[in-house]
Amino acid sequence: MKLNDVSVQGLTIRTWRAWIDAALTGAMSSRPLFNVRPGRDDRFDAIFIGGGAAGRFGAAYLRAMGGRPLIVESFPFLGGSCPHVACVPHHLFSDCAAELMLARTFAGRLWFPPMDGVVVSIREVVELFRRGRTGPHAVMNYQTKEQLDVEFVLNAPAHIVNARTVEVAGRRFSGRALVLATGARARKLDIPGAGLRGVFDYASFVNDLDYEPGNTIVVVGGGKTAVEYASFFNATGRRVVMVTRGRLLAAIPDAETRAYVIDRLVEQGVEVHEGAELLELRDGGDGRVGSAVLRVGGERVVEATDFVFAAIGEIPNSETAVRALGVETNAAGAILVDECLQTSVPGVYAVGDLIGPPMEMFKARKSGTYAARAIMGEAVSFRPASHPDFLHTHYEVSWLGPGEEEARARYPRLVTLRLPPDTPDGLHVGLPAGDRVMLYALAKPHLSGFQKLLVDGASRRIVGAHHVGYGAKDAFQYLNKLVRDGITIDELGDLDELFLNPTYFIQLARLRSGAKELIGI
Ligand code: FAD
Ligand code: KPC
Repeated sequence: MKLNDVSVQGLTIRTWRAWIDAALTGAMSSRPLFNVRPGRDDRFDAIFIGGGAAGRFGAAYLRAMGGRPLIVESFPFLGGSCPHVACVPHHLFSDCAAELMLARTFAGRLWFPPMDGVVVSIREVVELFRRGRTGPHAVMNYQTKEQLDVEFVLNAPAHIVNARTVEVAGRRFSGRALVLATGARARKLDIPGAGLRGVFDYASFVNDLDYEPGNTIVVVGGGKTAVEYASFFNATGRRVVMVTRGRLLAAIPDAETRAYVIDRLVEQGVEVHEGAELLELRDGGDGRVGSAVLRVGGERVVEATDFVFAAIGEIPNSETAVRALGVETNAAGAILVDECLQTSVPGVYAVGDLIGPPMEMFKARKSGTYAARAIMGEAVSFRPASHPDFLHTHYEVSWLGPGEEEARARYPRLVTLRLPPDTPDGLHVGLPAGDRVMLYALAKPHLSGFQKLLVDGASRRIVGAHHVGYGAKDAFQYLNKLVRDGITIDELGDLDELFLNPTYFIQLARLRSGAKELIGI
């Protein structure tokens, strides 16, 4: 059995990992790997171009329905951006930010060592990630082949021949349908000096970093990725200057929650410039960035830095499909699809980040499965409903539904249940207290988080929820469904809490639900 044909061979997760490591480091001549069953023709129900979250879930679902999918993936592993450059490293960095904030807050007390002047290595964390990431990659390959019974070709790009046929490493495969699942890439800076070494985006940061960033880091952008990476850089002990043209974290719908998040970010030392711009990057003399020229409040400011992180959005990888098939896109380059995920070309579907926002895993995976169902003959309607959302600073921030301002406009009898409670003592109150914030709650109460439940006093329904702390994200996945189904404060207050719980929503609801005319806390 040649290693590049594994169709009848059972590979362990360890074997997969060794192969992926070799392919990624170039230790092995980079050949395509075929997991395509021999003795059958090369015709499939659907060919998925791209084996990220959208393609892998779509193919697995189609197989589960009894169909025959093929995934073609240019990486030597399945799972795509998420485990390689996006969600997984972001969660590692966000974990580090939370740990380091705790260590710095309690430095020299209890068992925490002194942290004065301690600057933690960014490079070591990135290298730890680079070594470790092939573990999850290997699980994806093993699971997809041995447990999900999906055929695939790895380590080779697919070339689109026509709306039914692709060519991979000289071999042609045909399907009843083609599913485009090629994801998105980071938008590059378009300013003088953008090509200097030392300018990173989320992908090049984990793939290419080969030096220890100096003391000042400039982060460009004001969205989730910008703030998540800025928080990590700050927690390592560096000066972080954030530059954003618009408002920071405009995605957080509740103004008070957003203010709490930004106040804590600034309190940790992140320097935030809203309505500002990065104008130019200058060479430090060795082909690497040495300084950044910013426009801040009408002034030109020069920051000495050898590390710039740009998080200014993403561009769908739609160009090849547009050229080969003429599929229609919107102005942002996202492929246009109908509610069956079908593009403007019949029989060609598109899923995941390639079809535009929300660029989140739930949408990537679900759109893949809906396309699979449509291809297998089911009448589907993929219309992403209101979804819960989250991001990290040094904290985890979760939300669903509108913020208080919008909710007040919609529901005149809106009531809020808050922690810390709405009193003149403000944040200097020892609640919320719960998982991961107990030390803060008892010793530094204003750092122990913020939470707010929005209830329509007329219908008694929960209409929004907002949380800053740790460990609540999980609950928001399920709470979203309850809220969508119309759960009332009375029903929420009748649930069985696991106290102390990261959100206090159940017990706060129970405290107030006896009242005919609802009042807030
Ligand atoms: P991808 O995972 O990018 O898959 C596309 C695949 O297509 C790639 O594997 C690529 O190699 C392959 N490909 C491209 N062209 C070809 C070709 N011609 N032939 C063969 N293969 C090809 N979402 C969350 O829900 N939670 C998070 O915590 C989160 N964190 C994130 C952090 C960052 C920094 C970023 C940038 C994004 C994050 N996201 C997160 C979003 C999430 O990563 C994406 O929504 C998701 O990965 C999109 O999946 P996809 O399958 O559409 O694309
Ligand atoms: C951490 C982990 O589960 C791997 S990243 C998910 C890739 S996929 O399951 O294909 O969406």
